[in-house]
Amino acid sequence: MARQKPLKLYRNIGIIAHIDAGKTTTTERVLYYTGKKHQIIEVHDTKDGKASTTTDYLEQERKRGITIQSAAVSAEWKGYQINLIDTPGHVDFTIEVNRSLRVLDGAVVVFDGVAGVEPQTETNWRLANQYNVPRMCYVNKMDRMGANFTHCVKGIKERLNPKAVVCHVPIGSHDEFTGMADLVAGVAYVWQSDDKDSAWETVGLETLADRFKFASAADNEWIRRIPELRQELLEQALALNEDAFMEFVENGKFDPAMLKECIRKGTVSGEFVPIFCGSSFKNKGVQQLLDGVIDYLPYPGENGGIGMVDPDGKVIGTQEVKDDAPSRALAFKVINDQFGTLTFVRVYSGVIKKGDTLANVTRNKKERIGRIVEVQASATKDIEECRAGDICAFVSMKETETGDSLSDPDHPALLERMRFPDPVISVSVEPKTRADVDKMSTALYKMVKADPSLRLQVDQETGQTVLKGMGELHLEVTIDRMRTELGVEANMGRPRVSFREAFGVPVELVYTHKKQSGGSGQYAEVKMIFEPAAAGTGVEFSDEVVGGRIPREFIPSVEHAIETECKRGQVAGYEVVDFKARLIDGKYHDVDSSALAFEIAGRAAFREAHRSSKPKLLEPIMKIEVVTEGDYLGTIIGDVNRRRGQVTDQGQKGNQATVQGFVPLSEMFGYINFLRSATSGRGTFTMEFDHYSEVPPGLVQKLMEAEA
Ligand SMILES: Nc1nc2c(ncn2[C@@H]2O[C@H](COP(=O)(O)OP(=O)(O)OP(=O)(O)O)[C@@H](O)[C@H]2O)c(=O)[nH]1
Ligand SMILES: [Mg+2]
Repeated sequence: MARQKPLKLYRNIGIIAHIDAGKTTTTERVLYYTGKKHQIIEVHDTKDGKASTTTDYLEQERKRGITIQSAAVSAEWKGYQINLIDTPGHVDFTIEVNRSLRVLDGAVVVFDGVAGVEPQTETNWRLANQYNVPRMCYVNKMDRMGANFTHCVKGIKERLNPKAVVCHVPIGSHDEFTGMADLVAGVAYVWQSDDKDSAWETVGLETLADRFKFASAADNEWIRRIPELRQELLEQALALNEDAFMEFVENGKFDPAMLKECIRKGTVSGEFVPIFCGSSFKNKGVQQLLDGVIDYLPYPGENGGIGMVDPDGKVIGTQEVKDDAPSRALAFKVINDQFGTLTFVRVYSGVIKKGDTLANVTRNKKERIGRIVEVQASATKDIEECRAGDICAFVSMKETETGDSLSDPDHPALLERMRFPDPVISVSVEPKTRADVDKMSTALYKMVKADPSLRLQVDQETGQTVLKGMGELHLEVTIDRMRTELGVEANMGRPRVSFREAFGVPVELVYTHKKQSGGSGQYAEVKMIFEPAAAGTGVEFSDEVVGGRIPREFIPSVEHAIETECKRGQVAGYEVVDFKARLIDGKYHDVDSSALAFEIAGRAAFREAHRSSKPKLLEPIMKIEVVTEGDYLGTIIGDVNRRRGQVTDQGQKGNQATVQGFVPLSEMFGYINFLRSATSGRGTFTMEFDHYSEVPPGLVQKLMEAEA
């Protein structure tokens, strides 16, 4: 079958934002206005479990009214196929944004018109920078009391990108919000009502000032400034085409199609970020946003191809997005449901047909593609093939995990990977009933496979199963989904901080393992250097033995010993990270040396080296933002200091005060209760993991006692 739709008519986009900005609400409107569904469901009407928005279909999402996992939907708009991924805003589920951005070509960043730029907006914005994803801004909730376009635009320019440009100006705010002035088209859209099917009038920009007199001076000011803002927009956009710019400067003329082309070019290259506005809830601006998506966000490959890397992650080439090339795809999400496993892939090049065999280059395995499906949130539809640019899912894959590269077995290639966040909180997990005992570890294993921001560990000393994740909500939701999706019930212990350990100073040592017990003995000697390495570098083992002083076949045993033994450090039994283990010399015995003897020597060498290296205990430090009324500022700041924290910034958000800073996670449990009582219930806060840092030596013992 030939390609049905040219690549240029595709848009793969993500909707990203801080929690509650209105991503799911906007997605519902997109599905409605593109004719994909006939009824709009509101996020806050799903708690009784009777109704569900298309993308928040999980029981846990409906109950809480928040998005937990990203969901893909597709829709047609003006002949374009828009594949859209609605992502969660809660910081605990940031992996979902991460992996979606990795495979998307563009993003719409949604803002709450009252709150403006919020912490997760900044985090997601940075992620989009990392993956080089062009984006546009949509200032939503202009109908809310306190909606403040000035504050939002200022926040976007100051905290996200100074090159952001207002393309749509709101007409009024709060209950006077009636539409927007489109500075690109040079007209304004004025809605007749809040109804989802309400028509809008298209009127001249010059008519607005006489027609509208708003209660808010700022709203009137935006209308007054329209000619000046339009001039700025035209200059900034047309500057991307020299001829068009000269024509505009000299004769004041421009071609509207050229103007759009310039904005598109700038947006795709990241030089330009268009700002739109609206109220998804009151059904204003969503169709205009869709027009913006097709006008300004890139089609697959327009922003360059996908990087191909060597096993160390170094970029060695680029694969263009086209059908006429070896098949190459990236698996970005795996979900388990009652029908089995669905592996979501983004195809970058070639055509993959049902029945094809692909190479999983990451794992050096072959994988047959039995079924290919198109996914519409919770529903699937079988398709025969998928092509460059497509996002779809393969059914029942056996070997493939999130982040793996799949390709034509004759042309294997590793594609640029995604980065997974570090889990910082852990809980012990126990089966609820006898019936759950056998099933629990398999079920947990499945949950962890589907979510790379979870880790599973069995505590060697206590035999307890420990689940690590991004936050309390993340772990709670995981255990609950295990119940609803896999039918296994478990109890969770108290959440604990995931401490880590590190080497304090480099250590060189020789360790000899010698045992004579009657018959054949055991003998192995290793000489090693352990060096602390930069944060985030993990564990690196290097074999620097020369002249066969240790036979080749025993070296993997030493490496394995280090990899296993580093899971338990000498300070308090936490994993030791970020060090280099160099095996530089050793001795062996023809009869008495064995793989086991070298493994034992490696483990003992590690323990001794770590003990004598002035080892450090590391703790996760969280970046926090507290929003409160100004009266409580002193209390909040004093408390941050008491929690061993550090205030880095103070600001203003509308009429609220904000405090930003860093606080160790171990001091943050129960913070919400403190905040509620300290601010009469009016303060809110967000926190996210920022970095690991050394626990002051004097505090180690106290912290460990508290943990026990
Ligand atoms: N007034 C007003 N409320 C809105 C608007 N858009 C969304 N909301 C409300 O804001 C709340 C959150 O909306 P969602 O669409 O769930 O937000 P989200 O960004 O998907 O949230 P997460 O997925 O949990 O990050 C809901 O109660 C919506 O009805 C809007 O334009 N105006
Ligand atoms: Mg949502």
